[in-house]
Amino acid sequence: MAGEPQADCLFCKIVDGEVPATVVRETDHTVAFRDINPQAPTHVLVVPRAHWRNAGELAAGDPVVAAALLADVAAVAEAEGLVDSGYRTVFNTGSGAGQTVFHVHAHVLGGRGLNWPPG
Ligand code: DGP
Repeated sequence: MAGEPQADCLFCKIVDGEVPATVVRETDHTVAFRDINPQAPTHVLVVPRAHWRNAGELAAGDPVVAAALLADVAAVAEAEGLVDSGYRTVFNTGSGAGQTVFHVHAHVLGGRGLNWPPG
């Protein structure tokens, strides 16, 4: 069921502490941790504690947590010193767009120049 933990979900396991990760921020609603395969000097993933497949399902199912997640993206960017230089927030949605973990996560990327359009 949407919002419920999924036994086979990697990010549910990170939220539960079952799989280790370098956590940089935790709130009642979210956990932020460093990406295992960073694409920039700073690459943090911000996830809701509850399991939702993608950003659209989260926003429709729990808009309060969706808003909290966006606020946490900003808090992570501030804590990582990315505000002045700029940073990028990415939600890959669907395998065709590169989503590989189907527990919604915001990528927070910064610390280098970021080209547009993305690949
Ligand atoms: P996406 O491709 O948008 O679904 O992003 C998934 C990200 O998750 C990808 O950038 C790599 C990261 N990732 C995959 N496995 C692990 C893991 O075990 N630990 C951490 N910290 N990140 C992971």
